Amino acid sequence: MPSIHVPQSWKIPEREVTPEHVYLNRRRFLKAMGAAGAGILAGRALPNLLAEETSGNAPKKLQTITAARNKKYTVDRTLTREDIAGRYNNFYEFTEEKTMVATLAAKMITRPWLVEVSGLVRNPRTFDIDDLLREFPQEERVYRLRCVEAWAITVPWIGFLFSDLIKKVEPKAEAKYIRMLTFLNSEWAPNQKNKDYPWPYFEGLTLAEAQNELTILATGIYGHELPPQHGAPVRLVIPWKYGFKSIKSIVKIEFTDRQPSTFWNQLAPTEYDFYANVNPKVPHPRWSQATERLIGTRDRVPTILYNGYEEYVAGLYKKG
Ligand SMILES: Nc1nc2c(c(=O)[nH]1)N[C@H]1C(S)=C(S)[C@@H](COP(=O)(O)O)O[C@H]1N2
Ligand SMILES: [Mo]
Repeated sequence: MPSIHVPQSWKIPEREVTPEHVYLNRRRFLKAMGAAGAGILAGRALPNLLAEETSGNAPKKLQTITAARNKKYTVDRTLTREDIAGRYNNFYEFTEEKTMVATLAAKMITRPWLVEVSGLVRNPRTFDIDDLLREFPQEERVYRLRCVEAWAITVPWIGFLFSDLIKKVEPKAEAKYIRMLTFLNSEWAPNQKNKDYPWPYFEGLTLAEAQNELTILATGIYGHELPPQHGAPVRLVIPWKYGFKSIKSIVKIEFTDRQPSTFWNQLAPTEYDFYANVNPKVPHPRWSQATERLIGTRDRVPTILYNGYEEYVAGLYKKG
């Protein structure tokens, strides 16, 4: 691992549980502190950049994807409005400002797009995004997504079973974990120049978690291909874990025999663990996880163990 600067704990998403005006004041405070605050000010050049990149840059038209909804997984929560879910995103490669991700990410080019599947498998293969759409049956799944920062959405993903991809490449007996990587391209994603982070973003799952019936690789949302801010053209969706596990814009999937390290765990091991299963009883070191805010509403609701998916996943974590 290259030596990286580990951000002070105040850098991580505490702002999310902090009223906006307090956060803005803190930001000003850090700016006044100079060097110590330099990390969080990576976004200082943003207003210029934004003006530059939004001029004449119309949002691209999203291709429709036809996929029937799988009714088995419908949840008793109202769908988050598309424009709300699409304007409040975590995609640190672009910016740490959730409401600016969509605009900045519009610059991404997602065709052609290759996903290398390799490591401890009998049939390593590189899939083009169109292979993934053609070879694997796509279906719609309405899932909750719970960010570790205590906000939540409920959205209709379109995608295919991770387990179908796993079958196709035939893991060897030694394969116990899967490691995934996001793209590395600081021409699209300005915050990848920020050396406070160990780019590219990396995540991992046990093989059994990836094979679970809930785990999908999403290619679309709200009836069309993913817009860039949601992790186009293909991202993980694993709904019983905190949102940071659902890695966006995947370029590599690697089968390994050892538990891979993960982006947030490497940055702040005491705050973000490998498993990161949603659990209202285990507070984040800096805030409670007992409730969550449904974005776009004033509602705060109780958080549910495994984000409401216990019946599908509890067996994965039984000891003995
Ligand atoms: N590559 C990458 N993937 C990522 C992130 C990121 O910053 N970079 N953020 C994660 C976090 S913290 C959350 S909550 C979800 C947000 O997904 P959404 O913006 O599509 O709602 O994406 C996850 N995947
Ligand atoms: Mo998150």
